[in-house]
Amino acid sequence: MNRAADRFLALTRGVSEGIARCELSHLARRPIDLGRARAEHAGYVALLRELGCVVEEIPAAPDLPDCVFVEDTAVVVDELVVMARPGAPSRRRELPAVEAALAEHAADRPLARIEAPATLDGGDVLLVGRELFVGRSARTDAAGRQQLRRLLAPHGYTVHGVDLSGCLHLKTAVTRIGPERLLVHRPWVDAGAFAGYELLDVDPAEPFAANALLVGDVVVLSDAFPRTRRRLEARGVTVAPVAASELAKAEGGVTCCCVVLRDLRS
Ligand code: CIR
Repeated sequence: MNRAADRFLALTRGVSEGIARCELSHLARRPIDLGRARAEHAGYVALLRELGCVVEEIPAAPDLPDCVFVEDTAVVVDELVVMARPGAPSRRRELPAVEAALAEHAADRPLARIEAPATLDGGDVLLVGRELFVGRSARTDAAGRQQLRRLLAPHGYTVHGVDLSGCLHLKTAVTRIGPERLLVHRPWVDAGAFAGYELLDVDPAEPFAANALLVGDVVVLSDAFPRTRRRLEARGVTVAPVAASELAKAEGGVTCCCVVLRDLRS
């Protein structure tokens, strides 16, 4: 397995005992096996370590059903930490512990917040170089995008709103799998927003495969998507498969379970 040339800090959070009460938008509720979900999550954390991440895990809380999906709580760039303001009110109580962890582990950069009443979920924010694509979803509103734009413009970032439909977050539909390469399920997102980038399509039978996590030059992908894995490997992409089926029932994918910070200073 290739290890990331740089070291990364990955912030994760355990799976809540209350995961059965998770938010659901596009999926029917199915029983989630807590033991299996935790075992899969442990496998995911082990893979991140194998890929060169230092992993800091925030403990789960029984009264925060969705806390494992830590990605939604913050947007982190090299210059700034932005605490999000999740669109689902039940998820806003996840923020204090994440903010405390970021204040400790990303102490080299200032911290800002998306302020009420605006909403923004980290899962709607796709960072590609100095461009941020932000979903027009049910969770992220125009005011949230505008606040993010104002916070990041001074650091040279451009924020683009992107239309999506039929899925929860922008990164359900499209993720970065290389410096200028995106993995996409076009029926869910306006692919025209990504002119200038190379787009690879998931296998049409595996729409949720569009949520892949790039760590260094390795693409972490749920092992539920062998067809898309073969497509990627045929294009020379190194894929690290991981079991993630239980948390998929809670509408979470592989990006959702971590916040990765680049340029870890040791
Ligand atoms: C929610 O609906 O908020 C959670 N059940 C799933 C969040 C998944 N997060 C993500 O896609 N970034």
